[in-house]
Amino acid sequence: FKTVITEGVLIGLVFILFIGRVNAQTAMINVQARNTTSLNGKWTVILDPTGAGDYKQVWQEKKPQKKTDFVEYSFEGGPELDVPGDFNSQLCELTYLEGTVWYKKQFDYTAKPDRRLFLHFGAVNYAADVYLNGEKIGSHEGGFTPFQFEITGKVKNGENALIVKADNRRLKNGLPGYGYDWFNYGGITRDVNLIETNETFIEDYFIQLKKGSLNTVSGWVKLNGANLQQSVEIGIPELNLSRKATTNEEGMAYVEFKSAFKLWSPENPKLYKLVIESKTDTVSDEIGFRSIEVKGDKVVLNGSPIFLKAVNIHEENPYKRARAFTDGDNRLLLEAAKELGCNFVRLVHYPHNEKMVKQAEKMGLMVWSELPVYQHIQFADSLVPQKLETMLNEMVRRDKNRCGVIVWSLSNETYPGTPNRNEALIELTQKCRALDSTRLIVHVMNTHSYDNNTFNVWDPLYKYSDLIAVNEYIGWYIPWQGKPSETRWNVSFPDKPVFISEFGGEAKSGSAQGPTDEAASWSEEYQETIYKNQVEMFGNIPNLCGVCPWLLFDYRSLGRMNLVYQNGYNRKGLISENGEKKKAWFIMNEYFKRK
Ligand code: GCB
Repeated sequence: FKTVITEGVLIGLVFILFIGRVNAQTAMINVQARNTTSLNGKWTVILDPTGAGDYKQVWQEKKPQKKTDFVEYSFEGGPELDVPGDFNSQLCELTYLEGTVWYKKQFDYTAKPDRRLFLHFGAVNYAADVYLNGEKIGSHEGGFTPFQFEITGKVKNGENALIVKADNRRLKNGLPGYGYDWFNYGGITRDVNLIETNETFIEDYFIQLKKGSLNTVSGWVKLNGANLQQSVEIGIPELNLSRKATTNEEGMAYVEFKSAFKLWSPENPKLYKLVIESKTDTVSDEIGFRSIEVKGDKVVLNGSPIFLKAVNIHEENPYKRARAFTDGDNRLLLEAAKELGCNFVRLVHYPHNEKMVKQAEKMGLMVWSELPVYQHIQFADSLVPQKLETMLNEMVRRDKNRCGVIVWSLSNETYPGTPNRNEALIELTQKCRALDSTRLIVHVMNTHSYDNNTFNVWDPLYKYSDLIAVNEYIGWYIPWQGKPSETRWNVSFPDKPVFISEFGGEAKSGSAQGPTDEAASWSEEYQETIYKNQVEMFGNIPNLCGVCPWLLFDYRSLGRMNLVYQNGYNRKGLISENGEKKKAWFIMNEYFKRK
């Protein structure tokens, strides 16, 4: 009897552990080119700020059997939210929620022989538990990258009920962790799709120019399914180009071919239609070809040095005060970057939506894509290395065919003294390089000291970063120690290009001073002076390859609690949340015109 109990308990435990750990799959790429049925639209929700829904098991959707039965939850009668879209901006009760919302969507399906079905999420912030017809199908952690579940055989003919628990509580060992300077928009923030495929389909591919080459593509195609060994063909009709290859027993085919490509650049953002065809699947994409390298102290695009005229952008539509996700939201942000004079956008501090990256590429904007490895990450926590690796895989997998993306940024403002920080980030750099050797890999640091008007930049991690990416706030967080034109820079890796990834200061738009007043904090004049001084100093920075003001628009950040000037906004924008250009905007615009 005793052994029966023990075995039973053990099996139960293993079962619970297993069920609790069914993680989502890394998603197939290029969803837009697949056979999809959108599950976007209205979803019914239960608001669960105290987290009682887990205990009540709301995904079971129990219904009363007798008149006197009662069940203490129901989706029926609940409010509806739009998917995609953050929940905070949709219902005033949810404005400040960092907690759980249960989402429900019904959909019809008719199973087809030899077809597979996947449920794909563009992103859910931060953690998602997903249930289909009362059964848990898996979980995902991380608010800004796509994931999927295969539901072939789990989906019913007829009506199906999909329930998603979206929980945006902060985790000490999360990515990001507890503290960050942006609004924690929760919910199903990006598209949800059903994707139907053949039994064997093209899951992934990597078609980009080989590092350093202007005419040779080196890449691969990967199949998923039972019929892994097939012939695949890669065609670029405009170039009359077609190459065949055979996939191996793992479903991988490696290809290399040459052509006289018109190269993608900010001036000519040329994309080619590319079609990948196997016996069982076809996927098409629009792909550009360009080379990006660091050569000595220069960043080199298509063989010529380029100055990176960038701006920082958060994924927020300032006018809607909401997470950005529509084509219109994306265009609003990117057009404002173009108008400022940029050829590059730093999309902070997490991977932005896929359409944003595609749109930037089409508009001739180079893209910096970043992991939410921000400031206080618990690198010594036993779960963090796996989370880092999964998120890296998800980010690189999704956008590796976007030639517009020139930088993978793996961290922002982590501290050299944090236990296991260097080890973890060095390992992450190596993993990133193994996934994609064609782009720059960067860590952003603010490890510096400023003495006698000399700015000393150092951090052991810069050894592993292709750029010396520096966030410096001289004139705002750090007062000037002399004339900006005389500020000297002393960089610990003097042979690498230096990129000022952040600088600036806050101003409430319209808070103008009289001409004789000395400019004071929060005024547009004070911010303008910071920019004038910074621009003067840029002339003294050795190997300067680009600058990136913090940031395009004022944006919501609840830690900004000066109620006169901030009122829940970080006011370092060059443009206010109402679209007014501040004086500093014109300084930057002028600088970019000159460069
Ligand atoms: C930084 C951070 C950025 C902040 C900014 C600020 O260094 O990287 O996320 O929002 O400073 O405004 O303080």
